[in-house]
Amino acid sequence: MCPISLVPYVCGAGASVPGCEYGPLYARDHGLTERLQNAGIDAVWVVDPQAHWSGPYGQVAHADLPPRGSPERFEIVAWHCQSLGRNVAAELRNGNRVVTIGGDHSMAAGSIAGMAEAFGPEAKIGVIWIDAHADLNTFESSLSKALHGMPVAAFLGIDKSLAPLGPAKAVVMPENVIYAGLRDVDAAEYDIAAAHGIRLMSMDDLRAQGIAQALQDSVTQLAGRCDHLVLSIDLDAFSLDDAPSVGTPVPGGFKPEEIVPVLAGIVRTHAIEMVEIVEFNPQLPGAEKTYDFLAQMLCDLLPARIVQKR
Ligand SMILES: [Mn+2]
Repeated sequence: MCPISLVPYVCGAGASVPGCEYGPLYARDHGLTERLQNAGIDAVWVVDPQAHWSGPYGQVAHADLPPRGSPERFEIVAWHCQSLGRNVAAELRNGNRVVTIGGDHSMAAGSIAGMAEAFGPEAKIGVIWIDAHADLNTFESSLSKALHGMPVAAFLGIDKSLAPLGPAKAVVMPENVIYAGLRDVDAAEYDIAAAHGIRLMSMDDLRAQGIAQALQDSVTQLAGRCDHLVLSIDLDAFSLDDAPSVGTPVPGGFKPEEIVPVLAGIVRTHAIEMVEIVEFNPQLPGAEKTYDFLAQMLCDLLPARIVQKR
């Protein structure tokens, strides 16, 4: 069993609502590694969240963020994305599985670029994107200019201006992105999806088809045409009763029991090399509940070592 490397992304500059930069520190301070280890999962922080938080783009930069859409704000996100990408690439090259903890969803531009770096230009990467939002805007099309709404356009190579976040070119093919949970998609994102052949399956369609069967079938097909898979989980995909501390909440999310067992089955069946948990904002109400949900989900998703009884 490969050990699991926890990699933090202590940046919330890609979001509109401040606070998810504290996600990894909260998880560390509330004993995430201990909880995983108690569940038989060999997980350690390979980078201490505090290390980046103490640096120039951490606490100091977040105390007085430049406006969204400014080059200065972009630079903060780019620094964190590039750093994350390097850490992810190093861990994957060492044969470890990676769990990234955010931080806002801009991080996926960096982490997936890191995956491509580790496995080389020919590697076919498949992305399972669990989210209320498509995160497919370009810098141009985005109304908010919040970079957490753009990582998919970055790793698909649709918007070259996002390349400083990590992916210098397309590192994922449009047909190799699977969405689950979509309930709030911008008009511009529908146009981008249509232009590039990206399938935006809505939450309503997914529920109508049966979540477990529809998702399992599309992941099986994805695994058939890809060499490496990543599961990127935005906590706003879930019901607000279970994961209330998110910056862009949308009603009607997944109940844990209708999706977590499905995702656990997917992680067990297919060699998912990276799992991301993003958009945990402990400064919003319900932090304790949201953290408990996040930690329990990781316990349910990740492979436990077999404990030998003496
Ligand atoms: Mn997202």
